Amino acid sequence: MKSVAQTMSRVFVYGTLKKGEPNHYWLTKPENGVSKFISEGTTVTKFPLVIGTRFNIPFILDKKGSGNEVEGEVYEVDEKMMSNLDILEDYPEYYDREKQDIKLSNNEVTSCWLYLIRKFPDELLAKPHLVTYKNTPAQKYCERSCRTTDLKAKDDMSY
Ligand code: PCA
Repeated sequence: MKSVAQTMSRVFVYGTLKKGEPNHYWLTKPENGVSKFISEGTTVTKFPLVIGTRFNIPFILDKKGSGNEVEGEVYEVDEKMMSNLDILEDYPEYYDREKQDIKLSNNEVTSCWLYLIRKFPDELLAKPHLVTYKNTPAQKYCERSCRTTDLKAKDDMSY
């Protein structure tokens, strides 16, 4: 049998892709590829994690050293799943991604992809800096299907 070597990547998720959050299904859908939960984890570097736009979307902002060591989950994914995650996050148009060191529950440090926002207005940085994201009724995440305007509309990042 022909065996195809699969390149596996590690990704750190801190927002709607986490267990129990609105986009977790995307990570577990077999048609999207392979994913395996590795561990809970925390960023080694501090980042601002905020909830922004009128759609209550979680963002890590590219302002290293501000904010907190953000909590999330580490998954190992195949290339197919990685490209499907890129589709969901609209990489590289909306979120960019980069490799960051993540400390696992067993204190091991591993390098993982993390989605983040490079260009953002000051209002976004002024929002509360969270340690953990959780979708709540008070700040309910609005999925794409419930958004009436284009995600990339200019004013979406301003509030
Ligand atoms: N999805 C990605 C980035 C923010 C979001 O909601 C994640 O969970 O890491």
